[in-house]
Amino acid sequence: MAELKKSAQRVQEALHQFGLDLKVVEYPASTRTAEEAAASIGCSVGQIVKSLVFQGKASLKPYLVLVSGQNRADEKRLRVHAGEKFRRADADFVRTATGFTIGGIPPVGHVQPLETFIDEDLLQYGVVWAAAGTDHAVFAVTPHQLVAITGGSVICLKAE
Ligand code: 5CA
Repeated sequence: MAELKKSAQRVQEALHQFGLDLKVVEYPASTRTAEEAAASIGCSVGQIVKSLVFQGKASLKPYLVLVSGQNRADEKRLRVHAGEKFRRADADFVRTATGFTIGGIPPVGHVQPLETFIDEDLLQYGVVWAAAGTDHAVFAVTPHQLVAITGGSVICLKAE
């Protein structure tokens, strides 16, 4: 197989460290958005893990929110779980906080540990797909492995 792009390779190395057989796959077609990723992979949009970065309004700290591709993260719900208000991080903050660029933000392998929340809707699937560093790279993972490798808290993110 061809060599992975540098950012995708960093994610693959991070995945290896968990001792699980998780493999980064690069697609010729774009996986930049949940819809594009689902079309390239041939899975449902709900099986795509969106990795969204928020910033605490008081602490200014980054939070990673892993959301099923068909859902939106409800900021009021997040606030209850994190104990502070949030804003959506801008592209520069996302890059500094994670070491990756929007469209390829992975759930692991960041430049610093990130407090992580996981959409409970992801747990209904046998396998889900997350971005792996670039807008053409993803990896398949079971929802339980995703919880284990991110150390994230599973929460209900849906707006009422
Ligand atoms: N590779 C795909 C599927 S795995 C992916 O990364 N999808 S994503 O949803 O996790 O990443 C794109 C998300 O980044 C968008 O849903 C959007 O919420 C966010 N985003 C896009 N542009 C910006 C921006 N300028 N500032 C902050 N967030 C942005």
